[in-house]
Amino acid sequence: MNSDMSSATPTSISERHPITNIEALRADFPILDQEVHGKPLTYLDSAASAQRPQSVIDAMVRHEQRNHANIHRGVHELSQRSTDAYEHARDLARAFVNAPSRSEIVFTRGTTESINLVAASLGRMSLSASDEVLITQMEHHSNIVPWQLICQQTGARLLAAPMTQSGELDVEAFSRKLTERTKIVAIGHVSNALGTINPVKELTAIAHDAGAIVVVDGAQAAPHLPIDVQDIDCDFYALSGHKMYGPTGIGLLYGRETLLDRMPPYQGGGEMILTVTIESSTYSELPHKFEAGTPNITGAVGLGAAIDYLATIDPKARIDHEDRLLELATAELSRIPGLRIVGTAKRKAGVLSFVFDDIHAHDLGTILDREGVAIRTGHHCAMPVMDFFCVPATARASLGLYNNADDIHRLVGGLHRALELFR
Ligand code: 7TS
Repeated sequence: MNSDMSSATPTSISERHPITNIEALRADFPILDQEVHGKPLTYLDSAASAQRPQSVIDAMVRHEQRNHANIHRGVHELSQRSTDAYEHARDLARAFVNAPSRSEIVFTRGTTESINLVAASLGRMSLSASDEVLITQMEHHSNIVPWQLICQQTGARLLAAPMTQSGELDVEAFSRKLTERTKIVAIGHVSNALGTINPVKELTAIAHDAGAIVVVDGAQAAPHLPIDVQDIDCDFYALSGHKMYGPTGIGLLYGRETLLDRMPPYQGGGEMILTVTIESSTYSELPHKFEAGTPNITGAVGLGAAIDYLATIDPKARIDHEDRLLELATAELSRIPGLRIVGTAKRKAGVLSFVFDDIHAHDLGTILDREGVAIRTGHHCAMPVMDFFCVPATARASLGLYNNADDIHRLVGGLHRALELFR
């Protein structure tokens, strides 16, 4: 019998020599090795969801096959292993975002739930009718709607800092919108619709000077940039496993301990309590106070494996590779007659949005799909961005570490095919 503790708490593979040959890593992603509509798959939709390496799939299968049981409340061996695996993933997640303490890492369903947690719990605790919440014009709906909901409930006002025509945040205007009424500032680290990298460290410092609490939506930053919540000095940071080569249904919220301690629970149920009577309850210590019910245990194992996988790759080599590809794609697409790139910020990561005046983005997406090229078309859950650029939708190619120059050439070939058909 294999007791398999090694798969419950895998020794970190991050201590190995970091891999610099990114091209070789493509083979780690089995899904990429297939044809779609008779053409080799070109996956350019990683901003929606990145693919998983075999090591993540294996870690999850191993957990399901050998170690699954409910966590935290069992004395039996499988429950212990499952608890160890889940809490080991928390340690990996703490290191991934460089949080000071594992108590500050709350597992959630993903970025959306992380932001809803902060908005509901912190909002309920700290907002009233004379207060304001400041976001930006380039946020994903997940960083807009939760704030609308809590503002409706508390009477607080929601404001958005504007961006420029290149899709950069107007930092001066952002500063001007901060007043003593601003209680919470919520900003995206990287825009999913434009690729813009926001200067979150600088914005956090400005917001803190004004006395606001800072929430960063890191969904699109986590797969591309090193994340250091202590360096940024933000109060909350949210991310999703499936954007960073892990599974869906798992993500995390980093929260500053002094704030998490004071905040009321987001959801009530098992796991998050110490004692319950019919009249009242006392709550578990952090982070369990915010993890009501049975969590996505296998998802956490997969997220841990994704963090381990990323740690095997030299971060500079990865960023250089993705930057080179984005540069190549930008140059190649700029040469296509009638194509307009939406989002031309100086600092971008992983995303190339574009439109043609005479071809609808959905038609482009359909033609590209027939060529085996997977891109996303639509408003990308960032309707205010579409309104700003006066377009109903964009076509968006987004990069993962497994993409290569061939993928870009296939995208360009597919766009030329679309032009032949539509013009
Ligand atoms: N914030 C940003 C910046 C995002 O890009 C997304 C998902 C979310 C929040 C929500 O993440 P979730 O994991 O909770 O769903 N973005 C996209 C996208 O660009 N296309 O599909 C989902």
